[in-house]
Amino acid sequence: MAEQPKPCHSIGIQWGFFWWQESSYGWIGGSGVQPPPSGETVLFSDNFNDNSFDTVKWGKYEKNTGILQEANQRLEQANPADGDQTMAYTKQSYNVKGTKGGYITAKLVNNNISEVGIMFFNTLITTQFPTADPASNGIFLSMSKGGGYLRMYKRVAGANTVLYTGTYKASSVIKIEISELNVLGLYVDDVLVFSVDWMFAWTTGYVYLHGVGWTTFVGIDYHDDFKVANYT
Ligand SMILES: [Ca+2]
Ligand SMILES: [Ca+2]
Repeated sequence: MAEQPKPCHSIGIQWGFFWWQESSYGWIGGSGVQPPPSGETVLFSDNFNDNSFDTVKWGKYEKNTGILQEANQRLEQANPADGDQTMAYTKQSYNVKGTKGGYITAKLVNNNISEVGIMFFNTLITTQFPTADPASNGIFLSMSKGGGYLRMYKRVAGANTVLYTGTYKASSVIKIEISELNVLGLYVDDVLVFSVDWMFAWTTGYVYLHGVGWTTFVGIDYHDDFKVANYT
């Protein structure tokens, strides 16, 4: 049985006589402890609603017969054949942690192809998935119909470690959070499902939204409602 996730903002106040109610976002405590975040600054968001892929902010990678496009008010990952891959990557890097923590979020729909997911890597890799680079460093998430799971990994100098394995969902809103105290959190449909008191020394990186066709898991799925934000 996995350890129960702990609210990401609780770390660092465990030494004090304070507690934090995640459910209500209430704050109960004394002076000298910073309250949880109250607002946010959006660094980059895209609802993909105008059916025109924003090439100023995004680049794309398409392998074999994969086609990435903004259509039907969403970012479509068309991977019609085994071995196809598609990926959108941010052309700028973003400091997700900021000064008070922050997050990356997107809606993932995975009814057909093998997997869709979110990656956050400290380097910009445009000619292959960053998970294929033998020396890359990052966090990546796979919602996998092909594998029947949701997984979050860390990749350190090209070596993957599974941080979390959970339940496959055909449609979900995923949020990857980095708290101001470097706690890494994973939310599925606004529920915290995993957290770990670990993050890379870096918190500024590029975000990738990817899709994979594998064996019979082929077709079109999509991402939507992408956002990178810092808490204020
Ligand atoms: Ca657009
Ligand atoms: Ca949309």
